[in-house]
Amino acid sequence: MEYIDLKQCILEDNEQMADQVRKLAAEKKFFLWNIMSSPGAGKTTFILSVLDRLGSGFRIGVIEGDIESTVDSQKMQTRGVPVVQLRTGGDCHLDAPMIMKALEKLPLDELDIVIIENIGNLVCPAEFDLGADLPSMLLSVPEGDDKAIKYPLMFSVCRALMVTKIDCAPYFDFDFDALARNVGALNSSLRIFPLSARTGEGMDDFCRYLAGLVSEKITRK
Ligand SMILES: Nc1nc2c(ncn2[C@@H]2O[C@H](COP(=O)(O)OP(=O)(O)OP(=O)(O)O)[C@@H](O)[C@H]2O)c(=O)[nH]1
Ligand SMILES: [Mg+2]
Repeated sequence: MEYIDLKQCILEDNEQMADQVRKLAAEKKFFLWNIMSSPGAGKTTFILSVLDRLGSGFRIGVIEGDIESTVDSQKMQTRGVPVVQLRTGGDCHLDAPMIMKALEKLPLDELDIVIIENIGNLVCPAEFDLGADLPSMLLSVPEGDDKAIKYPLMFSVCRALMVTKIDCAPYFDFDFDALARNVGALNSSLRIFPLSARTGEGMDDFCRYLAGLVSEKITRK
């Protein structure tokens, strides 16, 4: 009997393309940042807030991933940044070949940062390495502090965790210590940033962290 593990093949092909993406990002010296979360956690609102803070110091492009629509890319266009909308038509994650296609459409020689807004989903996007310098995720307060226990892979593959909508904390029983404990058991190097894209609380701290990482890479230009 011939046995082909298709999932393994897909992930191996993805890994090869992720290496090509890493090579391109190294050659062109741009910082690739992947943002994942469940639907509605606040990715688009957060990215707009980052653009408002870092858009004058860094040249930023955005890749929007969605199953359908151009809703989020239209919001990015209000900030005057180059945007590529990827429509998957059903796939619930982005993969490295999709990112390579999108990068071909961006003016990479003129960019310091390329932000990827992944498709809202806490499961599949975690399986697909996109070649990003910073794989990261948003967790919003209304989702609860137990998500690291229920979706461990997502929390394991990320380097930064932005806990957003902290302005809603008075209305929810979100336990920040419990989150830190659960996350610490899985991924002790994951940096946690409590913030609100609505009020701006915590945004400057996060942007300082990001600017440090980006400068480290692009000053080697
Ligand atoms: N109170 C509060 N609301 C927020 C915050 N960030 C986002 N929202 C709201 O949350 C809702 C969803 O925000 P989006 O930014 O569209 O979320 P998203 O993760 O991009 O959603 P998808 O792309 O559909 O997965 C909107 O109504 C936002 O105004 C925040 O920090 N505080
Ligand atoms: Mg969005």
